[in-house]
Amino acid sequence: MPVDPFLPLAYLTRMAIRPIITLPDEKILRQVSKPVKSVDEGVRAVFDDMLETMYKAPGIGLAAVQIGVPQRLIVLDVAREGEEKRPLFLANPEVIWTSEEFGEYEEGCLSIPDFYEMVQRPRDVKVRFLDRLGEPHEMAASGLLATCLQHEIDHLNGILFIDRISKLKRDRVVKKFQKAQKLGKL
Ligand code: GNR
Ligand code: NI
Repeated sequence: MPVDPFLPLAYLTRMAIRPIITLPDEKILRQVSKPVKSVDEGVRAVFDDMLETMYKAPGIGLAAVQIGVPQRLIVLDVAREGEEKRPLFLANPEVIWTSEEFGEYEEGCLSIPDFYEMVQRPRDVKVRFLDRLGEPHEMAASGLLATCLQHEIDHLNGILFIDRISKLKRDRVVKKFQKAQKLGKL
């Protein structure tokens, strides 16, 4: 029986820390990410790079577009420092319900370093997604997890948390990053 001697590239990949795209690179960050057709080895390789990149940063969530891959993939881990790691992998996530009540959190973003601002969002959400093996799930979330899920799903739609604060503050932070790049400081 003929056997293909070439290994699929995915078998050769190792987890890697990838550079995180930051402002002012809106060309990438504003892209609307595409759903994955199936959760295969290639997708799992991206998931693993995302997780390693997120832990190294460190952050509690990361969308694939933040490492320049415009696919609808998210990793999350809201476990606190010292607690056991509890990574979540979500492919093609969809918000299927939001509470009427809003909550407020001080948000930050690895793509907008050293900037933090209070953001209001629905307090509780239900999300449907495929896990790392492609199995479908529905999950209810509240608190920091609900905030982080919404922040990451926003990334998949090209939305940044600064779009949810005042225009004055948003324009100020975008200008700061544009200027820093011109001065060669990014
Ligand atoms: O690490 C992160 N912390 C955070 C804090 C409050 C609300 C959202 C977040 S997500 C952020 C990582 C990130 O930029 N994900 O896209
Ligand atoms: Ni972010």
